[in-house]
Amino acid sequence: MSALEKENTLGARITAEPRTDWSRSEVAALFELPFNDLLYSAQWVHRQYFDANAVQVSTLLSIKTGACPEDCAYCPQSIRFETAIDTHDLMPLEAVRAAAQRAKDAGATRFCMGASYRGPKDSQLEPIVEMVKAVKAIGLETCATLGLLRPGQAERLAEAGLDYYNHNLDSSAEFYEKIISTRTYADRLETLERVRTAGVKVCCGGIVGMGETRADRVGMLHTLATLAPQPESVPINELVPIPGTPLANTPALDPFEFVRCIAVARILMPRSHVRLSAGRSDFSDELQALCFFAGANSIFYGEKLLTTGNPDTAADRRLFERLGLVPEDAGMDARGRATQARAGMPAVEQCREQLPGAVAERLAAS
Ligand code: SAM
Ligand code: DTB
Ligand code: SF4
Repeated sequence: MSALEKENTLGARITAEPRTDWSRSEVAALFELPFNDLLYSAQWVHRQYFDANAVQVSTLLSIKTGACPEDCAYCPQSIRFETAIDTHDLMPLEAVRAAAQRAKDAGATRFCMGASYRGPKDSQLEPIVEMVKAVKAIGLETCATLGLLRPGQAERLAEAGLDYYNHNLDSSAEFYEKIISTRTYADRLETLERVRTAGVKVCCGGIVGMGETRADRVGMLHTLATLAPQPESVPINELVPIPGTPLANTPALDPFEFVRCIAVARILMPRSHVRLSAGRSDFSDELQALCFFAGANSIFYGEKLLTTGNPDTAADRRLFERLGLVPEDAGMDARGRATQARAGMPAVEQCREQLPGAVAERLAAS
């Protein structure tokens, strides 16, 4: 056992290397920690692998919007709900290329293309394959979120140069059934497996604030953390309640509970990027700062998510400036980033020394 591990013989064992053997009770114990202990532990873990002041910046584009046959209760794009969105068919290649170029010029390093499919047919995938090639050629990392993938489709996307595929688990297996009836949790896991096998990096997270319990949030993060290997990118979305959807009137989650979700995700998945995703428009700068402190190190940047708003880019630039955050360079691995420690940042070794016994004792006691 390394000195680091010994130091952290906790009710929930925090180690330098990612673990995929977390138990649900360990995850629940992390959630129960006093807020300051949780954030301190998360920040400590964060600094093992990342420059704590660097944030990965992705831009989203909805390349096909609305008229989706699925019944995801949170989603304005389902054909089953009456929502005020502008639907459109698959965008032309040139329009996607131009949007990607604008995103790059504005400072994004990754471009995520979202489409309102249950899953594309092979014939529907081909134009998207061309989009992936075009975006890649601009010099951006590429990500797509197209729903369930059939055999061979992840390979087609991989050949085109797709870096990431986003497919969320959305919630715990138990709560999922209350939110979506048209596809199963197992379907989702199968798509994630196809993505992984094709050699495309996995972007997988979920939504909180849909009326689920703390136990469901524990379950979702536990499932994510026990995927082996863990997803490289973990978007944590706060529900954007959209008029016309069944979840339109869901009461908002306690903001501190959202921060706890980020912190627990950071501790469970030390090498993954944790993305502060949907919901940011309603967050104060102070709440976002807490999320970054808790270990969030990725955002969607650009005025629109898929159909809803996102903070404007000037506000995000100003926030970065006020917090001394810098956009992360693309293409460097997590260890490379950690060694990029900037002047003034406490050395990782120093942080290790400082992980207090008190945190360990409280965890062990809970
Ligand atoms: N149709 C594809 C699918 O479902 O996988 C891709 C697009 S879908 C809109 C991508 C993800 O956006 C969903 O899995 C969900 O996590 C998130 N999302 C959709 N509507 C949302 C909302 N109202 N609030 C927060 N997240 C939302
Ligand atoms: C993810 O986890 N969040 C993004 C992206 N992956 C595709 C989508 C958020 C959508 C929010 C609601 C909307 O704009 O329609
Ligand atoms: Fe369709 Fe995706 Fe929305 Fe579900 S989340 S309704 S699959 S677009």
